[in-house]
Amino acid sequence: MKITHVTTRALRTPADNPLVVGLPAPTDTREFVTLELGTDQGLVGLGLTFFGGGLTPALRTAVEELARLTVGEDPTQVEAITAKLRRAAGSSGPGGIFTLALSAVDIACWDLKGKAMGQSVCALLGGLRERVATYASGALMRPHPVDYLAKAGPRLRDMGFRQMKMQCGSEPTVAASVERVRVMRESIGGDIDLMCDINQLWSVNQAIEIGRRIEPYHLFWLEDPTTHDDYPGLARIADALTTPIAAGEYHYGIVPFRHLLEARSIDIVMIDLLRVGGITQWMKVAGMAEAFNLPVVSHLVPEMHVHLVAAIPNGLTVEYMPWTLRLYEETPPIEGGQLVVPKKAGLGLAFDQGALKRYQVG
Ligand code: SMN
Ligand code: MG
Repeated sequence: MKITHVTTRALRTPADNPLVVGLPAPTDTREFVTLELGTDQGLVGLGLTFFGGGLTPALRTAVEELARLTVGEDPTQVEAITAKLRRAAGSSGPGGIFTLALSAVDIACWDLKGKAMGQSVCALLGGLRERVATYASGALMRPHPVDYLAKAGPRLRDMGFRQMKMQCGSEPTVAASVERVRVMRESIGGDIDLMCDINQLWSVNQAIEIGRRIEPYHLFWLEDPTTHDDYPGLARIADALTTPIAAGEYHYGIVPFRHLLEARSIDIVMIDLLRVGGITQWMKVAGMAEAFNLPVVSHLVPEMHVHLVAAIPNGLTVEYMPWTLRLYEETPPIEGGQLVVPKKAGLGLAFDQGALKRYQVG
C-alpha cells in the first residue's frame, strides 16, 4: 500500500460543551487541523491535531508539508515515516508544532494500517479489553462557581458517569479551594470517582498545604498541581500526599516522561496523544509507565484514546472530553459508565464531511 494524496483542513468550532446544558452560550472557539491520507488501495486514513491556538494556520501548513513527504511511502511502516519526517524537519522539533503535526500523520498511518488489516487499532496494539472506564471532563471548569458545580455534578452522575473531573486553583484563599472540593464531593456522594485538575496553578507548598486539607474528600487523583517540568517539586508533592498525583499532558515527546518517572514525580501517567507524537510514541510511554508499575490515563480526544487505553495492561481511564466529537459521523458510545472500543477496522471513525465543510476556515 502506498500513500497517494493528502487533504488537510483547519477548522474552527464553537467552544461549547455538550456534556452539560444550561450554560451561557460560548463566545470563544476551538481550532483543529484534520488530515486525510489517501492510498492506492482506495483506503483513507484520518488524523487530527490541535493546540495551535492563533498559530493553527501554521500548524495546518506543518501537517500538510509533513504529510506530502509521506506520498509514495507505505503507511504501515510508521517508524520509517517518522524517521523521514524528523530528518526533513531539521531541528524544528522535538516539541511544539513539529510534534503536533507529526502526531496527525502518525495517527492517520495507524488508521490505515488497521483498515488494511481489517482490525481495530486497539486489536493491533494488544487488544486487551472491549470497554474501558471513562470520566466526564470539561463540565466542571474553573470559571464555574461552586453552586454551579453542585448542580452539574449530580447531572453527570444521572447521565451514567461514574467518574468526573473538576478544576480548581484560582480560588483566592486556601479555605475557598478546600470548600470547592468539599461541596463538589458532597453533591455527588462517595461512590463517584472525583478528580481535580490544577493546571499548574499552585506552588509546591500551596499544593502540599491544600492537598493535605482536601484528603478527606478522597480524590481519585490531583492533576498538574504545579509546573509540569518541576520534576523534584512534583515528587515532593507526591511524597507528601496520599492522593495520587497525575501529570504528563504538557510534555512533548517521550523523553520528559523518563524524567517524571525517574524522579518519582507522579503516581499516574497522563499521556496526550498529540503532544507525545502520535500513537507510536504514546505506546512507548505507556510501556515505560508499566515498567515503573504506574497506571496510564489519556488526555482529550477520547474517540482515539479509547483504543490505546484499552490495549495496554496499565490503562486506567479515558478522559471523556467532548471537544472533537462533533467532527465525526459516529463516536464510541458510553455504556454503564464505560467507553466501548470500536470493533471496526482502524480507528473506527469517519469524519462528518458536512461538519468539516461547516467549520473549515482558510
Ligand atoms: C485541559 C488541558 C488542555 C485543554 C483542555 C483541558 C485539562 C484536562 O488540563 O486535563 O482536560
Ligand atoms: Mg489536565
